[in-house]
Amino acid sequence: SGTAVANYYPALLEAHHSDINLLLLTADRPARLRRTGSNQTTDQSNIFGAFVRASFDTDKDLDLSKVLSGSGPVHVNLQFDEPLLDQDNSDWLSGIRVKTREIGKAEAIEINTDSKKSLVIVGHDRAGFSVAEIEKFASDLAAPLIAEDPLVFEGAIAHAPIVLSDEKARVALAAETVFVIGRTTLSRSINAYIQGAKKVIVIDPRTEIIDTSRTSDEIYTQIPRVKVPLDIDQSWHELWKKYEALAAIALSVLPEWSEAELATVIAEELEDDTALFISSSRPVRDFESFAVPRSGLITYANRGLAGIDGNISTALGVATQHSESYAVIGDLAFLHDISALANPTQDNLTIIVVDNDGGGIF
Ligand SMILES: Cc1ncc(C[n+]2csc(CCOP(=O)(O)OP(=O)(O)O)c2C)c(N)n1
Repeated sequence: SGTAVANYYPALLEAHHSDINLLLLTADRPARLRRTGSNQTTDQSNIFGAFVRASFDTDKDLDLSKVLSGSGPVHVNLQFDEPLLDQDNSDWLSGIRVKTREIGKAEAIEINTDSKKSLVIVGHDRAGFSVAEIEKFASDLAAPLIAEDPLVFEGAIAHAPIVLSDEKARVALAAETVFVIGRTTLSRSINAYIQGAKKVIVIDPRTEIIDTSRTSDEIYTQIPRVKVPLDIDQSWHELWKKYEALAAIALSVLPEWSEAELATVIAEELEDDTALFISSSRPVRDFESFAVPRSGLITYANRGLAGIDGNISTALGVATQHSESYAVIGDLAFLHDISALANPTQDNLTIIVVDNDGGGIF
């Protein structure tokens, strides 16, 4: 209770902005002690405000089944009164079940596009959609795909942030319609490209409840089915591949020991089914820019608000769910959460710390 509860805020904000499930259980003193000056007693009942989808303040049994089947964070503040049970061995937590979200089922909605040069750009968390459904969407559109997380999209155009940092390339590669799935938060050049696009269509369920002021030519909350022109421009994909190859040549002359090299080698060497947690800010950008696209990895990053707090903790949590896991964490982010190592560590987690004199991006 007390200030301890406020320590949930970073995780809460990440979960809110990513729209992922998080159940926050806080212990509290009985309500009658609030505002009495009682030790470590504050008002915890609505402490997480609008960032939780539901909040409960109780000293009784609760049926959480309805709220836990939705998405986003839920807070349950549990008041305990003396006498506290000193030998309560009931394992009530293991009875809590969170239903898997049913997201990404394409609505019956179908859109016609007359665009013969479409491009799909996918934000890091894919707005919750699966890789397979996004790949199918891009393939239906005959569109090249750019992914902030190239480690899960084998067919993505590599090094897109580097290619698009050149204004001439942005002009040469101008699409008729750009489909943006999720949020693109990593690369200025990709955002400049999107801003300069003739038509932008956003697909992200969070536009309904979180990013409600997001604007675009069109916005969908689910992946639509698309009807495309019969005479798609076949040279469109080849043009992107040409620029990708030019970027790869430029990158081949980088100094051997560099952050670019680190991201490239890690992306290449990790075995399939390995989990990889990547911290903000440079590490996640390095993978986006330098990694050669592949599939087979299960990637994680706190991209809800890109917090550098709690990153070791996140990686430790990830490791509990995978047999082999790695984390690439900046030195500042590592120091920020170093107390997490006081927890029991995971033998199956290897942390790679990028020692680059922390926070250079600022
Ligand atoms: C809690 C929090 N504080 C500050 C920031 C702003 N911030 C983003 S990246 C960064 C520096 C991270 O440094 P480091 O972990 O060494 O990685 P790199 O310098 O390689 O990006 C900071 C301070 C943040 N995202 N989250």
